[in-house]
Amino acid sequence: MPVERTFTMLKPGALARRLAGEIISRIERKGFRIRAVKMLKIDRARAESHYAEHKGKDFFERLVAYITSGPVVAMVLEGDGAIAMLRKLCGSTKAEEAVPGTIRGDYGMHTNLNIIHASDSPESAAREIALFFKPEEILEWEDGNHEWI
Ligand code: FUP
Repeated sequence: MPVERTFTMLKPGALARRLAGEIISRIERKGFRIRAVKMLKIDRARAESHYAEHKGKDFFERLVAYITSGPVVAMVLEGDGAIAMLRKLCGSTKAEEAVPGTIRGDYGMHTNLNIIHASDSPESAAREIALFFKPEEILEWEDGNHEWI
């Protein structure tokens, strides 16, 4: 598997429910390398850009309202096949299909209030990383765990 970078965001529900540490812990424990992290409040323009593919859909306004309702934690993660691997860790988009053991499956009952976003393709990952991070904010570093995870 090639080494990939992916983008993830703990949504306002994660911070409001004080689950951020627990979720980041699960991401670290799985083996992703954290290359960048920041906490911020998303404005409407950035929310519309991030979710541009959904503009016009019936859930779009509710989605933008949720994502701008409080702070988020945005991260760049790296690892072998990181994009698909993170999607697997997060679980299905639809709450009723998100299997227990996944993050969405373990922490929510409603699709529109899920607590984590993960890029779904290399193109989305590149676009989303650029939307939230400057190149110099993404750190190159080694923690020495490569042989073990
Ligand atoms: P995902 O990539 O898994 O986050 O899924 P989507 O890009 O399809 O959806 C983005 C967000 O829109 C989801 F996290 C939740 C919300 N959504 C709804 O509220 N209703 C829907 O029917 C589909 C998505």
